[in-house]
Amino acid sequence: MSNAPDLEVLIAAPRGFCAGVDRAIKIVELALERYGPPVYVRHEIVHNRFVVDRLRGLGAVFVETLDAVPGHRPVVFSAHGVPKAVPQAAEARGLDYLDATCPLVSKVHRQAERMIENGRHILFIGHAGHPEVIGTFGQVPEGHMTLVETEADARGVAVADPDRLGFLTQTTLSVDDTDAIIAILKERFPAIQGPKGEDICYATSNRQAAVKQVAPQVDRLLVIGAPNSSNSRRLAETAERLGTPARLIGRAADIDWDWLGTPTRVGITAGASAPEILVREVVDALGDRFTVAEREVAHVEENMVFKLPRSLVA
Ligand code: 2E7
Ligand code: F3S
Repeated sequence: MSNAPDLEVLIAAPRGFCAGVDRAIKIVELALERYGPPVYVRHEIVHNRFVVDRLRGLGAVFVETLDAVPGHRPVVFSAHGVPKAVPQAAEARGLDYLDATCPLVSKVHRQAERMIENGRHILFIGHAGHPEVIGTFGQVPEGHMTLVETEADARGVAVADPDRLGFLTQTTLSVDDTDAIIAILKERFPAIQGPKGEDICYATSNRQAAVKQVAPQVDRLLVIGAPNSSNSRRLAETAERLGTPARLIGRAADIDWDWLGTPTRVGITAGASAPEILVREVVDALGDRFTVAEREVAHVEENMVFKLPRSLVA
């Protein structure tokens, strides 16, 4: 008989890889097969060190700008999307490039173009400096899009023509924060046009909904994800708002055992860029200190799959 205290571990579902991440990683793997290493990748393909290190081991070279790609090697654009100027510059240099932008981000890019064609100014709800935001701003000429980050921004933003406005959103935002921001914009600018709801993707909203189910049942929530992963950070935030202390951890070695204490129940989830192997690693680490009984708490089942670029499957 073990003396380790009992611990129930509730594992949220859905969690971890989404269809856009699966596709982006496959694009790098297939590019490595087709071209041989090195294959260059502009920005972390997804925001996860474990994923990036594994691909680096296979011959991927991660760079932040196109300038760092030598003339004769292929380059993959990350899942978060890029400004239009990036593929244009690649073409101008005659580089082979593969676009791993998530199709749900590409859809927002097209919506942005259409709104501008229709003469609307866009209020874009998102987080300053995030690569997805930089990529989406880079779809339209400068001055046609204004960033709205907070409810205060939504209350204060000045617009030239309230009758010619549109809104779009980043795909990995907090569903609740975004709803509140959109409500303010709609009240201030009744003629504003936008997507049905917002552009938050299925994976982001499903993972947040699953956290809402798990959080009230646990003493602590561990969220596996990187500090620069927007969707992962939103998961920890979602739990904290329900009063459940939550921590973002890269992997098991990051668990702060003092903070965890001696709980009865712990929840685990993982951001869209975090591999399942890290979930197992965390469960195993808990098992070293507690007598663990684990069960999954399922919100919905996901079966989304995105097609690969034709150039890689032909
Ligand atoms: C692309 C997009 O890599 P991530 O952690 O990215 P975020 O945007 O959450 O920082 O997760 C996968 C992913 C999510 N959204 C990739 Cl646009
Ligand atoms: Fe795409 Fe959403 Fe994943 S935007 S990359 S499906 S988190």
